[in-house]
Amino acid sequence: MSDFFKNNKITVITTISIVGLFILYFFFFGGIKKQSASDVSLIGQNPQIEYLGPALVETISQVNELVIDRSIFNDPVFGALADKSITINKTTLGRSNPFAPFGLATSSRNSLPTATGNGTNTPVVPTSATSPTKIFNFITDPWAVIQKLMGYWSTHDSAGVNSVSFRQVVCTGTKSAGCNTSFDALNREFSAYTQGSFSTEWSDDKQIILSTAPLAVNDTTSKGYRKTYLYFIIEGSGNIKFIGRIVRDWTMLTGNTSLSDSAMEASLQERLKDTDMDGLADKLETCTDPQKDKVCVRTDPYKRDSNDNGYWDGTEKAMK
Ligand SMILES: [Ca+2]
Ligand SMILES: [Ca+2]
Repeated sequence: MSDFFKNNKITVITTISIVGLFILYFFFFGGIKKQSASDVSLIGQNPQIEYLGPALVETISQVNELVIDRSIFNDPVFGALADKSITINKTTLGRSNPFAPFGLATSSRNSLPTATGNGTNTPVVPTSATSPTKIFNFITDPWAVIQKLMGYWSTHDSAGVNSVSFRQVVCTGTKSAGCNTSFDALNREFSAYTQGSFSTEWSDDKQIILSTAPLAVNDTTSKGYRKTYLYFIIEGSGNIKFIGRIVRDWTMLTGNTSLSDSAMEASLQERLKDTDMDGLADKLETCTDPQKDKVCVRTDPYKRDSNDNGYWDGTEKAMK
């Protein structure tokens, strides 16, 4: 044996090496190659079976055969768990503002006043609205304030102006000339109005808003509407004071849009809409109108008095 090994030393070592290399090759490459091919094939066919196992798959496949016992929903104990602090009234599908809290629109509309006027732009008042007690003739009384104001403007009577104005002007000394120029300009502009110009009147015991019907302001490059609003505050003493006038334009460039005339009109009407009748259009309240104010404060378009201080959002806008 020892002589054989000595005589064939090289042959034996070579043979053992070749056998060893063959075993190593088979172990590292042959086995893995087979396993790899198997995995790819299984994942491609049905990954759930590979990862969840047949028993679990079978269980899952039986889920749709389950019968749910719904009798618990009729159990008085289960019914007692319902939150009855908020009553959600059944309404027609959809809400004007899907993000408004439930109940908000209802409470705000209870405060909507009667909408009276002598034009055709009288808004529709929801039937659930309650009418406040009228303590003034809301059309003639605010118009009488404007008449007085125009008289004071024409005679440059700043004390008189202040007596019927929410904002107080100081016209002494060097400011006198500037005041008189402003008074003359205002008097000229307001001479264009008559009481009948203001077809819509919204009021309660704290404020009055008069507004004109939308006036078309079409020209060669744009079309749209203009509305003039006059805002008044009613003081605790019952005096009506003029807060101010806001003239608003809602316009669209005609050359810059592919919209049809009717689509443009619909868009303009949507922008004019003032759902809660507070003298501030919905889209101005949500700061989404293309012609929104430079400083736009978001308020609730479905609640006249967003901060519950008695003054409507439009009135407060005019007071700032
Ligand atoms: Ca509004
Ligand atoms: Ca308010």
